[in-house]
Amino acid sequence: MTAIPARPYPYDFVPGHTALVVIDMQRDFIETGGFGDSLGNDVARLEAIVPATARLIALFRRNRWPVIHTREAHKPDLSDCPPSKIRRGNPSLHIGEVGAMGRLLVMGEPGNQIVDDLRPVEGEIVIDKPGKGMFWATGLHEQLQAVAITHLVFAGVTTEVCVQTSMREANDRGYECLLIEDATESYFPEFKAATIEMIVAQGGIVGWVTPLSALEAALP
Ligand code: C5J
Repeated sequence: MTAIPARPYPYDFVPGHTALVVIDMQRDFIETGGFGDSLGNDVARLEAIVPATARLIALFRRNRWPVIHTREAHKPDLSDCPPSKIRRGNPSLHIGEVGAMGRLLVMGEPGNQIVDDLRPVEGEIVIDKPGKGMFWATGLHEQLQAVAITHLVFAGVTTEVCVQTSMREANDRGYECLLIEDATESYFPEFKAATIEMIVAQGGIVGWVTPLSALEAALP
């Protein structure tokens, strides 16, 4: 076990029981012409964390620790997408409609793939999740339990939506959660900052937060 300097106090990193979760680093959120763009967001903010996220993934791969990738993704017939979700936001294009990278948030479409620099390698778990949280309708909890994972390190987008929802879901299932603050981003900087404060408040009511450099300095 290694104590990682973190807020609100050091995080106990337990090799062999810790997995990295990279949330939704898919083209739909990060590149022009995708779902995030269709909602009027500045996607360049999200692209800026790709190098730090790649370094974080490399650290886990070097140590042969598990890496899990998620994608927000729906079946082609949208049977797993509530109509309320399709309607929400008055976007220029709705979920399932055809954009510059194929059908938005639909499994198998070009826009639904993880960006090239973070592409999963063989043996890594890739979860297609219909909700914001990574445990809803995915079976991930059972997969993690089967390999005795108790600690989760989080990266990805967006901080206050899918990352925070997944982290809270993980917290409720008993995982010890650490968010890497420069490997997560929001379309709204103030929401990222507020989310970090919510996580660490009250003695880490949701978990811990630390920069990538602190993790890199403490681990092999
Ligand atoms: C959103 C996500 N923001 N991955 N999804 O709709 O955070």
